[in-house]
Amino acid sequence: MKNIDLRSDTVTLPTEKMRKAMANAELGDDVYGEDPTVNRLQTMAAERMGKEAGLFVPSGTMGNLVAVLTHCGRGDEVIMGNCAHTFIYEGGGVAALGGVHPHTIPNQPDGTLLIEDIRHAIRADDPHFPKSKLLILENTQNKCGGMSISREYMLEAAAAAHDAGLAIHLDGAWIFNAAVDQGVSAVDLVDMVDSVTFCLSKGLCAPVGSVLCGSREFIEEANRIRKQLGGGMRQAGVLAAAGIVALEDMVDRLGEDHDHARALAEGLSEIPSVLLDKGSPNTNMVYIKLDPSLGVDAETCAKELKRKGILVGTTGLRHFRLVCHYWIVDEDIPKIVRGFQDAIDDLRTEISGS
Ligand code: TLP
Repeated sequence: MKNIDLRSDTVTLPTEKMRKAMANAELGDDVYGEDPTVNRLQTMAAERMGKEAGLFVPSGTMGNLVAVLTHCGRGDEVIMGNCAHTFIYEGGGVAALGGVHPHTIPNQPDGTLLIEDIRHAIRADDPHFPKSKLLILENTQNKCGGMSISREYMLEAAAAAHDAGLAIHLDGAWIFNAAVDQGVSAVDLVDMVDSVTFCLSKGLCAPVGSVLCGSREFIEEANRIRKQLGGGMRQAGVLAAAGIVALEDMVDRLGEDHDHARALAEGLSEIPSVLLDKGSPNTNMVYIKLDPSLGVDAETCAKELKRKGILVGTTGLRHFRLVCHYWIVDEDIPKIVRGFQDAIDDLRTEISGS
């Protein structure tokens, strides 16, 4: 039985077309800037983001770290949401490796940061304080529910930061999901930021990699920092080739994942003990929780689901995240709903029998 894997869209495998492109990629040494396939991907990525240049990096985490270290020096401060991936899930890299001080403000349920909180967080010029240098935004906002954030909000937040002389980096790991959700081009959501990272290895199915985009001058400096971090790759065109296919073929279909997420949320919310945790999905993520009266925790339920061939991520005591992607097809949706119903019924029987 094939597992239905909803833990993340990072589990997506490269498509046949990607594998062929990887096998046939024209290669060179990218640290010399001589890998034609990497160069092509970087040019394409920069065009898709409306920026002057792009830099291929091994992961979203490295892309964000390189961006922060390019924008900030030791003792500078970066403002970000308390639910930001850069704050919670990147090993504290900006502080550990860059001596950059994270200053968090609350993410709102819709994934945004209040503009007044941004303005208030920016430090006055006073030797007691670190220097506020950078604002990080995240679109879609993963932990708030894969929330897609509008151009209007992005413009307002960018103005708040720029007015005070801060730069803005966008963690756009899922920026194409946001663009597809809103029926706009990714450029519309990123033309106000100074740098943006997006991931090829999530819903776009490439096996490895992200691209950091910004001005030519910014990317030249970012290239130096990537090298410092050990991210200079040699014949990286093998990987970039899959990234090119990802950009060409996999962006326009992301709406299917969003439709699946909505159908899944609808089906699951009909199970009496299952509640939608973050409302109806904007994009490809479904966050749910179990009613406490069920007396079952998420880990136990996830183990039961695994026995039934369904892999899910747990995000709290009774909470789950289910991510739809290319390898989740129409027929899987009723199977997942039935799997949850059966797992809950089995666990309820177990509890009442014990
Ligand atoms: N997100 C992954 C991992 O945390 C496992 C996931 O499944 O949610 N920015 C955002 C908003 C992200 O969610 C992620 C990864 C990254 C950056 C980092 O990307 P990678 O995993 O390529 O370092």
